[in-house]
Amino acid sequence: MIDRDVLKAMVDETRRFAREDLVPAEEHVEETDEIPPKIIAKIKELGFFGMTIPEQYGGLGLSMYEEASVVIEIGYAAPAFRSYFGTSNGVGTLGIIIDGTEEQRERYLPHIAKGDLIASFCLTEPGAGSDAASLTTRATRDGDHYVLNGTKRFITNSPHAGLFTVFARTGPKESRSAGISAFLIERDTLGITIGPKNRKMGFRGSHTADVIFEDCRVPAAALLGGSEGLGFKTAMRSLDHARLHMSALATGLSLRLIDEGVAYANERQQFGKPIANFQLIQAMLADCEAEALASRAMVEKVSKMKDERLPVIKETACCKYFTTEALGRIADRVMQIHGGYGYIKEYPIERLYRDVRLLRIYEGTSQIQQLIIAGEMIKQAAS
Ligand code: COS
Repeated sequence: MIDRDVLKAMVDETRRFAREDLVPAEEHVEETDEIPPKIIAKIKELGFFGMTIPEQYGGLGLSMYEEASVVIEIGYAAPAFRSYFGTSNGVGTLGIIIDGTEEQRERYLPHIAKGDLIASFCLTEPGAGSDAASLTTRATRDGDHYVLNGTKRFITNSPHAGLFTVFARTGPKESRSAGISAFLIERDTLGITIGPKNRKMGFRGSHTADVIFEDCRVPAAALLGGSEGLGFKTAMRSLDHARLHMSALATGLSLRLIDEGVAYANERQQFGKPIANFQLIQAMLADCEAEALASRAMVEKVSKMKDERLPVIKETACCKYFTTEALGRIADRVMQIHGGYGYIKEYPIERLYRDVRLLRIYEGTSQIQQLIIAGEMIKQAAS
């Protein structure tokens, strides 16, 4: 844990950065589909690529509560900015921190922390989305090497990545989760092709693509943690952390949308007065505020529980489920408050509405979160 004053200074600086640098750059990113290099340089300077990486490897070593506090602030701006460093400080790196060997940590973490090496997480496949354990990418042992074949889909930051955490089957076809291993594969390894960037509904400036492995030969030392069969649990533990991070992002976006809604309600005149004076508009604003407060409270509570090393699989799924669904409802109400102006590109709500839709889908859909929550409830009741 860092000092309270240090955290406050970091949160204040992030708030300023999001509001003064990122929000004004949003339209440019929307038009060009690129994050300006000046902003990437500032993200590096703030140390965001290494938010979760322990200090001994050059990162900020933030606790979950500290990370969430910073992410709520960065989440105030369009989510593509966070996405650029999100895989390096999240799923692309957490596996190395959680289960990597000391050699693997020393080799990669310092470069990821500096932002010089972008890390990506390759779990999803064309036929394996919610059912991650059904993945078919295969890693075949060949002497002191493994040879990988398969296609990974929707891989965030893959066009920029220098390192991939790749989940592949080392066990028999029917082995499900127990037959999955994780590999750390460097971009310049022969046999890797990055597909064309996906054309998405939102999140302009954040790039996803297929990553295709064709007879991609890696040394046995690339096996994450040095043991076969641990990959699925590494992926699930990484996702537990990332889903809490995502909940903080959803909270930050909720706060932004509420500010957009209040500003518009105060500015827009109908029936001779600002629409903020009408009770039906006030009801929508109040519902947004109550839900955003509930989101923040959940994120803070569960982050503290995680820092205390309490079991949080169920609680994390609750957070991801509630905060992202609440965000969807908030975006919808803010759109409604804007009326026809919400449906054209004059106000940010049209763009943010498209952006926030993804949060209920990626890093585990709302329906998968429901299954995790109920599964844990039933397990706890039986024990
Ligand atoms: N932490 C540690 N271990 C976990 C875990 C977690 N959060 N979740 C599951 N496991 C373990 C289980 O304990 C089980 O271990 P044993 O075999 O030793 O008992 C093993 O992993 C398999 O778990 P389970 O049987 O629950 O796996 P399922 O195939 O039923 O899948 C879901 C579980 C659906 C939850 C999983 O596939 C999932 O999260 N899917 C969504 C994937 C996703 O989020 N994709 C987004 C793209 S990646 S950014």
